[in-house]
Amino acid sequence: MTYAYDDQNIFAKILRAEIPNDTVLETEHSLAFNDIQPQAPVHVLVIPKGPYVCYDHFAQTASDAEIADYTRAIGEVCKLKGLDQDGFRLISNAGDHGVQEVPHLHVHILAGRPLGRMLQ
Ligand code: IU
Repeated sequence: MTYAYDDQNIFAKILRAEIPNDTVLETEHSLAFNDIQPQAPVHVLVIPKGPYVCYDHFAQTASDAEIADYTRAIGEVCKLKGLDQDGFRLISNAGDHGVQEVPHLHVHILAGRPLGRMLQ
């Protein structure tokens, strides 16, 4: 699968500081910010700074340093938000069937209330 990255997507604009964001954490290769329409008391999006459309694209083409940084950034947000006690959910939507709205890889971190069963 090959992916074409659209550098006009909203998260690309956030990374270029053309649009403001509510930053939770910034690392060398990753940015975490509060979702503009939170679906739970904690709703943080974590994105890589590189131009990756979705998780598959990232896993296939990102460097080991980017992958390590991104994985750890997600863990660091969980730690910063104190989510080790009551738990959390990670979601990364991809493509049409995943109903991905913004075509730049992002992991949703959702927490702060019981989230219900997602898969039946
Ligand atoms: P999705 O996985 O691509 O469907 O989720 C996109 C998310 O990006 C969604 O939760 C939006 O509320 C969120 N978002 C945002 O935080 N800031 C924005 O400017 C826009 C979308 I547009």
